[in-house]
Amino acid sequence: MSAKKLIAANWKMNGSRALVEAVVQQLTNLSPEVDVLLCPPATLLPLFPASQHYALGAQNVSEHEQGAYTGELDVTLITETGATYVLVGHSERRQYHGESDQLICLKLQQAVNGGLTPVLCIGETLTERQQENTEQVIAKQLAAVYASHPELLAKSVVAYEPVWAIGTGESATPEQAQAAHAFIRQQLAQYDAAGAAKVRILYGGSVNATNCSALFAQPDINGALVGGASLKPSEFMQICQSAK
Ligand code: G2H
Repeated sequence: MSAKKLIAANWKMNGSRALVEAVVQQLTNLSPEVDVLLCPPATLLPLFPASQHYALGAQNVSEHEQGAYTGELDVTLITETGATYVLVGHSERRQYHGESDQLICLKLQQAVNGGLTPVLCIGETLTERQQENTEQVIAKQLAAVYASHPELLAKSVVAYEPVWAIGTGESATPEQAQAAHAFIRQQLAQYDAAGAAKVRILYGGSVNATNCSALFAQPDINGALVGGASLKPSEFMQICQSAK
């Protein structure tokens, strides 16, 4: 895998012109030893100046190409904003917008075919973890994409985001996260062994400036997908610096 960690910010449905300016200002001091990805709402993407300090990503992509799909954004529209990445299958899309594994597979194909790097988000709910189904759930979410399209793995980033840790302030422990990441890499190896060894697997779920270092010390954690803490420019900068 890339020696560099990838720290991705998922602003969700938050942000403003002022936040764009504040984050851009913070990141001008960023060390080149870490890769940073910013995923604000799509309307804010064109406000970011091109920079070697960060890449830009959308939070969702249509499974269709341009046409009569009111309210949707296709790969071409996203690319024209300057974005080169897109989040696919975030648990909030799965939960509130009914995105199925099959739809997520189509979106991921569309992203890769259009030249965007997808960040595939997977993870179990609290009930699934309590019922000891974590591995089964993760394996199914991965299989839905890579069993039929193993060639997509080399072009993907994967984010493990246990649903019970998202926005709750309760992060997975470094040991819990490492166990899940090792399992993910092992599962992916059956589809593309070389791709599985190289793919960056990010941890997401209440990452902050306090817990990030212990997470980044784990061998299979190659970065983070940061929600709430990415809305605080100085804290996000601290997380990025911890990933060196
Ligand atoms: C998980 C994460 C970012 P938060 O959704 O994708 O959000 O860091 O607020 O838990």
